Amino acid sequence: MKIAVIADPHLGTKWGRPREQDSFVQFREAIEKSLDLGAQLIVLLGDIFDTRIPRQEVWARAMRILSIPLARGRNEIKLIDTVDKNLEEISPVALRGTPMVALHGNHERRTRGLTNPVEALEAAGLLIHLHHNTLIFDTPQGKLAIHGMSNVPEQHARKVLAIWNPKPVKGAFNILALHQSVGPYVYSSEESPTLDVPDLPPGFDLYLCGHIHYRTESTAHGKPILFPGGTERTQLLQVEAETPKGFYMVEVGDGLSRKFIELTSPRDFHYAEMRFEGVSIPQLNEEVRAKVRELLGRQRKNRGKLPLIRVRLVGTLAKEASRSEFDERAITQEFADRALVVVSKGDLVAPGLEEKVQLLRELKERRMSIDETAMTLLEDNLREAGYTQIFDVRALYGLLVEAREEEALRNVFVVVENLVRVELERKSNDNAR
Ligand SMILES: [Mn+2]
Repeated sequence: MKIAVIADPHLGTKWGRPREQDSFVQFREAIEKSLDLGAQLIVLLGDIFDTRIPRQEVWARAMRILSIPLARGRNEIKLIDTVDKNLEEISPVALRGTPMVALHGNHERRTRGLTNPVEALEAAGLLIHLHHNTLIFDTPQGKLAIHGMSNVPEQHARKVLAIWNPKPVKGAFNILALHQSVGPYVYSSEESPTLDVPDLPPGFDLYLCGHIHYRTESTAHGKPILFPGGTERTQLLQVEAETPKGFYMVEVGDGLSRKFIELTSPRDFHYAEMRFEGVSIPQLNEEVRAKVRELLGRQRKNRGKLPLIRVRLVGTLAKEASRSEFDERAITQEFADRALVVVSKGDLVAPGLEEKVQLLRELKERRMSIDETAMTLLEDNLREAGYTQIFDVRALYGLLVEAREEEALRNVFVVVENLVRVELERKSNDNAR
């Protein structure tokens, strides 16, 4: 039984920029290679799309790729049962080719009651969406149960997983799939996961996790936990320059074996960090250009595409210098015919500006999770007013975000009307007594 495990394609990322086709080309390579290698099931670990409401151009490209497993028209495994998954949600179309099972990631998550893009793909019969449920397949090598929890806000992940409490199916090979930060495996250092490896429910034969954008692996309860990493470079961190992009082919038979399949389509990525103390602008101009030239001379794997180069500047500027005087865009343009150059000067500060920078960093952190912050505030306010039990905070917040205030208001009215009715009934009961 061969299973392809693909994570975080982030289709549509960098749209309108030189790299706009990369996410599609790399995802297509992963899907086609997995089928060529004989995958009988494809597991997509979330963040198929980069945004929760993708643009039409992104949809069209995505659907063309996602229909490839169906177009090949070969299915060797049979869906025989589900746990907590409504069979009506599964289109028979999804089982006419190599089945694809998918989680939604944090980039696709929407409020309860609103359709996320992975659910839309399920409606089209392109895949089967998993969130707190299980699919059981009959395969030539025996039963296979795949249990999935799509992304939930990090601060609730441990609790939500414990409440779902999935149980391995007896007599089957059991896989648990997630899209979260887990213990030391975090998307960014600004994220604090609540879920740790020992918190994962025991008894599964294989654990799979998306969300982490570089490939890594570990063990959970003595069984492998695999993080395939994204097929697209999204963060431009050093670790992404050091780790090849690809996906896992897992083979379940007498035992369990796995192979990481490297993609050949991603452009080369070179990363460098430069540290300065009291550097002047002319010096900076010279040294950054020299660094870019040095990186351009590095060994290449993919000569068909311009390489990606990121130079991150850290440290302090000379006393009289200001960061705005350093024109990093001029450098990008200068090398535009040889590379896609990104120079990050956010961590290069003028002396005495450390305090301001600290504040900006805090603001940035807050902005990264603005949805979560806003929801927490709403939740706090409602709790203070004693209303959390009465209102579905998440649904209410979702409606507000979608600018559907009228609907939100109507929800509130319904609750208030009920309260009034109950209150009136209580009063008339009191009077009748
Ligand atoms: Mn992601």
